[in-house]
Amino acid sequence: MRIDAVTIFPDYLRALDLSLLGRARRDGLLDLRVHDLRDFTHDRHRTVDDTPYGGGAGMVMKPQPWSEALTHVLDSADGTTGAAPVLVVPGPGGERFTQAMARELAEAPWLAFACGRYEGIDERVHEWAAERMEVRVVSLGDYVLGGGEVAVLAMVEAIGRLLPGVVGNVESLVEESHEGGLLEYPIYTKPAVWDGGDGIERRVPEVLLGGDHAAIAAWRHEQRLERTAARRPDLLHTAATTGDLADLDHAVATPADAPELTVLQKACWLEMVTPEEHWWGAPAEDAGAVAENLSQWSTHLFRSEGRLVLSVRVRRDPLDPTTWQIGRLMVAPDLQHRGLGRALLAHAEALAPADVTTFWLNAGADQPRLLRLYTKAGYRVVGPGAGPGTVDLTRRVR
Ligand code: JDH
Repeated sequence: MRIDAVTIFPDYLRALDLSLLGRARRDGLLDLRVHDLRDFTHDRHRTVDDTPYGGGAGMVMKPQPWSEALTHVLDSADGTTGAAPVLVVPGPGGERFTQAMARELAEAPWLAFACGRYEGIDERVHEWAAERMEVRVVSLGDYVLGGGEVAVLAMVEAIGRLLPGVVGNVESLVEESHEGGLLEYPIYTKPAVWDGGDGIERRVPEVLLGGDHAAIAAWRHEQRLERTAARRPDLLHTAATTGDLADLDHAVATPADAPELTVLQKACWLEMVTPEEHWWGAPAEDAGAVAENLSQWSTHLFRSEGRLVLSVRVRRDPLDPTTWQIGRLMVAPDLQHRGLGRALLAHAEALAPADVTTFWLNAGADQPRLLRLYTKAGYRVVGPGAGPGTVDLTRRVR
């Protein structure tokens, strides 16, 4: 993997030379290039910031050094990288960085990170960059840092250890993907009885000393549930939902489901994953349109403990009955990135009558992650869609 990082503090990122990632770099698994933003200024003081339009505290990063630095990065594309990197811009107002996002980013051949300072970067840089590459504004967590560098250290470490060959012990990564959204169980090493100098003997739990592997697994699972309930109760609902459709309750929607479907659509649908669209919800239908469409389509619902979490609608194309239309594929945001979207698509395809020859769906042209899901499932873009900024995709039934 190739990673470029632009910063006014290149020394801050020297930590990436150390340990695991340092070795990955030496082994040629990770090609990490750090660029000094000030090298792309043209004044004597190497100025990167200026006062904010509209007033307010602090300074804002000027656009010009950023466009030149990012152009320099883009110009360094080679045979291994593809045309452009995915640009990650750390910011306190970004999407939350998660293990799922780390896994997703670890699949890209080329990542670039833009480390801001001060109050952040002139908004026009985001627009400029989005016209040239996929841009993701990402937040490490809900607290305010002084700049993007610490976030980049954390993200590159989390992504780097997922690269094939970087973590020696492949098993530990396989295990992680089966953690199922619960916190880890407590761990112990020798001695079995330890006196911390206070005269109190602390024992390793008895069950771990015997060889009863089933009992050990049950004890560890119990510990994980207890810890999760105590420290991260927010994880429990999500943890209860697997990546398997068979574990959810399935139903075909009736008019009574329209309000709940409207909410799901506003909150989460997979077809508008960009945060901006998510916010103002432009492509989502209002309650009237949802109800109207329930009569035109067969809408399938999946519930987890009563909560509507997935939906998709299907029908024959009114103008060409051999085409099976699949629409409004939705996965609740907290359950995305665990394969449910793909499973739901497969479910929608399996509903097609035997005489169907083509599967059809429609997506926003500027939704690279969604389009990737569809192309991985065998769909090809066949042309612009009816709605502005959308494309139609089809797949021949084999
Ligand atoms: C990048 C500059 C500092 C400080 C404005 C925001 C009130 C904006 N998880 C994370 N926290 N912080 C960052 C991060 C911070 C950054 C930059 C990432 C570039 N800064 C900065 C204050 C503001 N402030 C909070 N509001 C409540 C206004 C930027 C980060 C990540 N990743």
